[in-house]
Amino acid sequence: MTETSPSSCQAGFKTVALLGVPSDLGANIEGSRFGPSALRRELIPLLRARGIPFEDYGDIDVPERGSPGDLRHKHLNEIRELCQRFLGRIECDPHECFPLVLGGDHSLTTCLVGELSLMRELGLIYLDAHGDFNTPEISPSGNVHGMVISRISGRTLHSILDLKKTFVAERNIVLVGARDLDPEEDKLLRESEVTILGMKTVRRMGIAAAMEQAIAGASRGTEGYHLSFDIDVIDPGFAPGVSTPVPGGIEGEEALEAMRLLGRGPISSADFVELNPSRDEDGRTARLAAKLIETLLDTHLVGR
Ligand SMILES: [Mn+2]
Repeated sequence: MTETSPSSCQAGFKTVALLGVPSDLGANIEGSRFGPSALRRELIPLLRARGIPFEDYGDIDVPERGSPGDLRHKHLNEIRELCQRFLGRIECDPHECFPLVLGGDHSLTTCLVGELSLMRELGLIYLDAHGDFNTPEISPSGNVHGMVISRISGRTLHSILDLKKTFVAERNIVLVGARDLDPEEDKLLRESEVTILGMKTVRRMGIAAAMEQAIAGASRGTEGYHLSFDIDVIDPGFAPGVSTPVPGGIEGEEALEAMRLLGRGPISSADFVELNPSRDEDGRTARLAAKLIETLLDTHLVGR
């Protein structure tokens, strides 16, 4: 009998359930709404070439950007509406499929993790240059994409998907690569149970040890982890196409290594957010992001 190539042997693979969220409602700077189409353009040929099975659920219809409303949490009404539209969009048995969501600004992760947490006990590995741990009371900007972890952990903004207060317990949340925290946010984060592997720590430990620690923290007592990847965790020298770049991030190769390591752990879903094609240079951030996604899926689903 001849050996079957991975691409012709898909029976044992989970199918990737792909969903785009072309929203920049959570950000001050517009443009990340063009992220899903730019990412798909690069990603789909890679998935096809690799023989990674996927089903494309298209894009969520994002509510129109109206007036910001309460300036402590801008566009909250539209984001709440977006979350409602999110519910049930991915029909996905966790044993058979792998939800992959393409953003869009980071506020979509509140909706996604909220829904996923209704189905299983989740950990969260969150790669981001920022803390995303603001609350409406302390946020200097009022941008909801800076309040994602505080919503997920149940500290604030319960009206975003009010089906559940805490989506992921703080002890199972690991923030990696942060290097730009607002002062109040920094204080709150340090008093919390969230594990912080900031950029200085990542430099000291190396990316492999950091990922190992992240996986351990997010997996302890959970049924697996969700990966939320903010592309601004990567150094702007490698990934300039984001809305809020911060120098001193992880390098392209380190990001690829992180994907291989995270793909080997008990990961159950992922999102890649904050790509802003209008700030990209010749599409190189989109290409790198697609390569990261391919690497993660290839490691996790195909086991290469
Ligand atoms: Mn973020």
